[in-house]
Amino acid sequence: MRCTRNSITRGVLQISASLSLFLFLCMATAAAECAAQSTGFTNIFAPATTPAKSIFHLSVFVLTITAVIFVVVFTLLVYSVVKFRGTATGADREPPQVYGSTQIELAWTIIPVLIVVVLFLATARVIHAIQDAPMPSSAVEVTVIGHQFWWEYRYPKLGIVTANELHIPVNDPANPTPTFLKLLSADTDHSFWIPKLGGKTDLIPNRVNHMWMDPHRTGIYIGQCAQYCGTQHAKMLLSVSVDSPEKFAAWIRAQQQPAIRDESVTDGRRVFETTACINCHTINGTAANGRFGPDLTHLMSRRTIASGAAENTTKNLRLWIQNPDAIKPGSLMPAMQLNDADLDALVGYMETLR
Ligand code: HEC
Ligand SMILES: [Cu+2]
Repeated sequence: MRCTRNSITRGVLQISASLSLFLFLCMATAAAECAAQSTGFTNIFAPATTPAKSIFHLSVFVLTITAVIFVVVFTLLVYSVVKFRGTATGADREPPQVYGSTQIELAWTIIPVLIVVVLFLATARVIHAIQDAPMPSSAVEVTVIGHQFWWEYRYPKLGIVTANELHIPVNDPANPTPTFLKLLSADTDHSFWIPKLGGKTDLIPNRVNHMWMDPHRTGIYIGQCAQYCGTQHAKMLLSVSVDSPEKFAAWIRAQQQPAIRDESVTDGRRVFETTACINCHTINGTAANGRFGPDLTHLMSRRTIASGAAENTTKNLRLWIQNPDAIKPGSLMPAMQLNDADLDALVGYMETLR
């Protein structure tokens, strides 16, 4: 076949169209695969609450419209580049100079304006539905306080204070128990974002923000502080355990207990209570009532320490207390320079805090 200019144009158009389709299919397949995976992954394409679902539907809508615009513009671009490219025969002549077409100008003004209006209305509807949802009296209320570089969770109605691993109940549509969060910051801007559970909301000093979630499935959902807040911003993991009603009730009962008093670790408790630890940490039922660091009353009920930076094991606890910077450089807990015997006793004490 002779390679005419038209056949080249058609070829390029076909290639670009198939390429766009291929990319789109790849994205769709990847999204579907991720969605099928277990709950321990962040994924904006696998919403598990009503607000996250509305945001997901809105983003698919916006992506579809912008994908169509992309394909149309790119196809016209490739077509023009190929069809009107410079040739040896026309090199000494200027191309025909055309000015204005009212019809075309009206079309490319009015159509984009309409598209923007449609996108605006769709977005405004979702924002209203999420932000103005009334809080039912059965809702679980949690105050989230962002700290450099960890999360404090307070359940004011239940008298619980914990850190880094949030527990909330799965929502039963027959008897709704959504969780309403009040977002505060102790120092600088942080951002609370668990993609499967809802949109991103900032925690800003001297301001109260709100969000809510009604998880449809149990599991562990993770996220990450989404606003640069200092050195260890990247080690400020968010972890939410969505529990069955029974498991949630059991967790609450356990958290409401004062700290276990185990006489076999009196030495360790003495080290804790005579060191600066008590100025920064609370252990319910003891003299320790500091609020600068995480509440340690039920430290061992958490899978991780230091906001997900390390697993909660004897080795890591010891390393953390000896030198927090070894796990999280720049963390705001000082190395306390304890000797080995005190350190061991202290870790022994920590491990009784179930
Ligand atoms: C100046 C305040 C301060 C002092 C003193 C202090 N800590 Fe901390 N501690 C913190 C902060 C802040 C964090 C959170 C660090 C992070 O995750 O970025 C923390 C985290 C911890 C954690 C991990 C808790 C969790 O759930 O992630 C443990 C355990 C701990 N401290 C034990 C101790 C012990 C034991 C002492 C005394 C030897 C002590 N701390 C002294 C401020 C302090
Ligand atoms: Cu942060």
